[in-house]
Amino acid sequence: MPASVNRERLLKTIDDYARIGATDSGGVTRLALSEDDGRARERFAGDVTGAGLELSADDFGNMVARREGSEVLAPIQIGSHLDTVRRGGRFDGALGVLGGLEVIRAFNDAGITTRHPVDLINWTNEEGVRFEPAMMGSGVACGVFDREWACDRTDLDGVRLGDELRRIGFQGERNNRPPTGAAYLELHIEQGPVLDDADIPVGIVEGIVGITWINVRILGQADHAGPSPMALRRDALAAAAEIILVVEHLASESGPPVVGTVGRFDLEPNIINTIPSQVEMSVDFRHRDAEGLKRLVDRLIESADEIETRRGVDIQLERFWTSPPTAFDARIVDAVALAADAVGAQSRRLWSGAGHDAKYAAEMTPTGMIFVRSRGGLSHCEQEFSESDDIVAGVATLLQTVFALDASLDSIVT
Ligand code: HGY
Ligand code: MN
Ligand code: MN
Repeated sequence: MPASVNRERLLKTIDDYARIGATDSGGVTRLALSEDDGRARERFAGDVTGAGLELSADDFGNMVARREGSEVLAPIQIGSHLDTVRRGGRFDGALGVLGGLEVIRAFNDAGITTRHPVDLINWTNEEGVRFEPAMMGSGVACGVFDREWACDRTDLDGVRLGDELRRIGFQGERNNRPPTGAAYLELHIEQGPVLDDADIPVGIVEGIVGITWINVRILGQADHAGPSPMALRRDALAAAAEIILVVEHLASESGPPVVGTVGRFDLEPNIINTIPSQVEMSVDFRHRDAEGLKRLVDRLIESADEIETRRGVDIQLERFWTSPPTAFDARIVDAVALAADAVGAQSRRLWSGAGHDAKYAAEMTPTGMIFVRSRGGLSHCEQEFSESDDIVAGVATLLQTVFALDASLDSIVT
């Protein structure tokens, strides 16, 4: 392999981006289309043009930086995201974008011109935290989400996604949307304990579990906390507490890797001497099997009906997003495994419990992912951490995979 990862440059670049939206406890908050996301995008634009790439933005703000190849072929795409969750870590998403930038820089250093063009993509709003649901940029690009519907999504302050996209200056043209590629690769931290428990630095990702997000609204009756007899109350928060324990029970009794989480929660009027009248909260279920995911939702609906009747509250469930389980293209998965071996990175195969843009990229392009070990399996928190050696091993695997696919892959699309 005539090109190699420049460890110092890679780690410095990751550090530089971690300063954009840095929190006071070593984490990062760069919510989609916020000022800080805009600053990271500006930085990325400077870095990719500085590396000689041709940058464009599509009509949903997805940024595509093109390194021309020697032949007219579909591009090999490397992508991930620069937006983060609130008080998240410096590696979730950024590792894939900046690892891809390092691959480009390594090819430049070595004077290598690949046969295929290489596209480096920063997808808009992967996290789905400020604007739900997740993976919206890749979802719009592959046609799963209608662009207008996505632009009309609002944050908790009622701000429209489409207005923010224009405000930060990254609304481009529809014909700049990433095309069907010859291959799509995403380097990402595992965000779970599998590699850390096995003491293995690199993961060969075989697929992504199914995900479904549900919005739950519970309407009860506000009343005085003093004179109101317990038997007459229609307490929205007490009903929510039962629902939360049902979510936990349904996921726990199904066993790993099934999970269920109530992450977002809002309470009205949220004052000490009034019985809660309204709760709005989220449910996130994940399952390797689409039928299993549906069973979880069906059981939740049954329980909600029973709680609603018994407590005299109104419970509204809106299942607003489902991402079916996705197995990656075996040819790409095998190419990643061979590359890890070729660079001497110890690896094992696994599925991803986290969602990634690779899921929607896989709708259009033969796709694979590379994982880097997460210390303690932690992510979506300021303690998120990966060792430098593991990061370099992950990027070296990415570099080798691109190099090998470029030589071996007869593009299916020109
Ligand atoms: O929700 C997820 O799995 C991803 O981090 N957006
Ligand atoms: Mn991510
Ligand atoms: Mn994430």
